[in-house]
Amino acid sequence: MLRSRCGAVLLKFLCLVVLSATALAHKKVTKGVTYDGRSLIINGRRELLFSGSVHYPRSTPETWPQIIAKAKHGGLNVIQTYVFWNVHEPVQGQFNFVGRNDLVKFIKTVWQQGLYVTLRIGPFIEAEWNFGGFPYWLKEVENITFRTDNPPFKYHMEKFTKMIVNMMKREKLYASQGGPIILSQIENEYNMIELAFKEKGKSYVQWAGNMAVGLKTGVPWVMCKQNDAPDPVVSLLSSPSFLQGTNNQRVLWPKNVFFPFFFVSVKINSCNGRNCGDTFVGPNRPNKPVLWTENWTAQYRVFGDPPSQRSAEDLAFSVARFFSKNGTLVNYYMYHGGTNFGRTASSFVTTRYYDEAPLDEYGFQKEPKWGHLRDLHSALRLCRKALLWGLPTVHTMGKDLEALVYEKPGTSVCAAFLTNNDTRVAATATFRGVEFYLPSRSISILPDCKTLVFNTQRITSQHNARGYHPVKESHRDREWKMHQEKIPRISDTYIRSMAPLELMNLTKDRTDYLWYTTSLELERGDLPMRHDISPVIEVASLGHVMHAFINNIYVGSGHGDKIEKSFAFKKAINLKAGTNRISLLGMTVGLPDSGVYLEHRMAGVHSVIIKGLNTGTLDLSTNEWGHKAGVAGESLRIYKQHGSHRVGWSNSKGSEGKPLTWYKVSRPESIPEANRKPSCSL
Ligand SMILES: *[C@@H]1O[C@H](CO)[C@@H](O)[C@H](O)[C@H]1NC(C)=O
Ligand SMILES: *[C@@H]1O[C@H](CO)[C@@H](O)[C@H](O)[C@H]1NC(C)=O
Ligand SMILES: *[C@@H]1O[C@H](CO)[C@@H](O)[C@H](O)[C@H]1NC(C)=O
Ligand SMILES: *[C@@H]1O[C@H](CO)[C@@H](O)[C@H](O)[C@H]1NC(C)=O
Ligand SMILES: CC(=O)N[C@H]1CO[C@H](CO)[C@@H](O)[C@@H]1O
Repeated sequence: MLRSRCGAVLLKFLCLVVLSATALAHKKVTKGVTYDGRSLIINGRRELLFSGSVHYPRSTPETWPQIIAKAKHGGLNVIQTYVFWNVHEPVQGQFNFVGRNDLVKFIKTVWQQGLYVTLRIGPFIEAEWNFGGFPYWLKEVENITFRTDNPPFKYHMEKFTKMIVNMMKREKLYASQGGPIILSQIENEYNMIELAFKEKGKSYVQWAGNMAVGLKTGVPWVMCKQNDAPDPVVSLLSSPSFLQGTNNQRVLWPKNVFFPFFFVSVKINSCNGRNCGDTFVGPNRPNKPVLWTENWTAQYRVFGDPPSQRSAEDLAFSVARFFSKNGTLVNYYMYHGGTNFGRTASSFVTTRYYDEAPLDEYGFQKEPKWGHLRDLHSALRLCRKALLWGLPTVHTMGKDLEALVYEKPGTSVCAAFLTNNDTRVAATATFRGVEFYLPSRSISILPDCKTLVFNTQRITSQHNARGYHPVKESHRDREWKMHQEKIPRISDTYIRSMAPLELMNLTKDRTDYLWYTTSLELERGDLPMRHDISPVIEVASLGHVMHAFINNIYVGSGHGDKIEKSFAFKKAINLKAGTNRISLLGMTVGLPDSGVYLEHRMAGVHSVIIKGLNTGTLDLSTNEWGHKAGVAGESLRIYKQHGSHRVGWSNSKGSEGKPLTWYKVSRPESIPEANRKPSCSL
């Protein structure tokens, strides 16, 4: 279990910087992005950077301005987003950059409010996004192997990366052109799969770095989680342990080179729902460090998982610790998670994404997390001069008590971080002749080395809670109408074979559903004589879900989960003498988004047997099978106003609760005809 969660965790970490030659060569040029031992230097200015991930297709253009405004008000000065290839090029050569997919508009929205952007182009992004961001058609390119030194893959990756970079340049969005983009990313956590590709993995990393740098954006490229970097790329080594409680989290350092800044992503999680009212000191408090590590990954929700928690205090502690140890850039993953609209979530990931982030799914502030981080950011900003120009020293004030002091020699610039690392006991410590009360596991920030302005354990912002109220209209009498999906039989299908076929190969990411149909002839003598004995059907599926129908009657369902997608289904059934029709509706819950050989994943029914017949076990896996992608209501788009006329609807009570029923309701008469829309769900 842990292993596959880790995959997701690591995804958001540390990135290494691939410094483009341009950035190095022209240190004196004011426009663009360079760095030195202390921080990134943007257009000639040193900055402390507070960054938050917000993904444009996970919210709507109407809400972008408010989300960005709240991020800014919360103290952020950078917005980070991935680029989502499969929404931009769903069909090869057909592009979509409108509505939620309007990348340029999103970046300009951020820019208008004066924030910077880091653009993670990937184009592999993982991100709990369908197929990790790859369009399905890429899998069908001849001889392709994703994310390795494979000519067809490199060709398409380069083509898309170039297109995005050129689009950014055309709109003058790179900081080197006066725009907001200060960093871009190529690949994503390649480290995790590099070993599988051996030499070809190494040469691919080399190629990807060079290809990106060759695009001459004038801003640095980063490669997340890469420790054997190509030549212009800085390699990162050891794992300082200053972010306690996050064993999983590796802060990587450069070989030989003094690494200019830390680039860390903090995954957000916190208290959820009703616990928030009182305190964040949750049930899991005593073993927090361990728990933190273990649960770092369980931040986004997958079907079947309970919500996980991360308090505002914990988050503030790790971020304060990070800045007290030379950090100058932090990224919150996610600052606003939003919604996985339509079929965009990856396998078993829920629609609601990082609802526990400082801005919840709808963009509302989650308090006190949002406010506590805002206060932390303003405290850290007060330390800006000391952090960016001062020199750090460490002083021990007692057991588990430490002062980190930044001073600029010859000036009065001074900032101090007083840390109590004891998880249970508060302490009083003397710093420069003054006594300070230090709550357990906390950091106090003194921007002038005298005045306490912030402590990570002391929350001053308001708590809030979110409630739901049904709209009045939904209480009114409404007439529900129903439409029953037809269970197809083999003669209704068009793809035949002598075995059930792999599912994704046939659905091609246009639908989640694939019907598998076959039939079998039985004679009376084949069936068990006793009434209390029934034959049993056993279906083995590679995932993700299956609904079984025998002779048009629903007999049951089976499903896997995020960790183990395959499953077995076993059920006693009624069979009759004569022809018996077996129809199995296989489906995926989003395509996978991580790991090696993404192009070779499989799903769907792969073996079907019937036990308990007088003739013994019957293996139907070698029967003739008919396949049909999609369900009819979906293909006819009966969930739209226009499409709903294509099928008959009834209000007969009888079909309520039957499987595979579409339900439709219209808004009440008081609403003008033109605005009345049916809404349907399966
Ligand atoms: C795909 O690989 C096969 C076997 O190596 C080769 O014969 C064929 O030419 C390749 N196709 C393309 C388009 O490269
Ligand atoms: C922070 O930077 C200083 C040099 O400016 C260095 O001596 C010190 O070791 C660094 N601290 C950490 C935790 O890397
Ligand atoms: C703080 O405490 C944790 C255990 O709770 C320990 O792993 C870590 O090394 C400590 N850090 C410092 C700086 O004392
Ligand atoms: C998917 O379909 C292609 C042909 O369209 C076939 O070559 C390939 O073997 C199929 N893959 C699986 C796993 O069935
Ligand atoms: C130590 C601890 O509390 N671990 C929890 C982490 O989250 C999972 C669910 O995602 C729980 O099952 C564990 O108990």
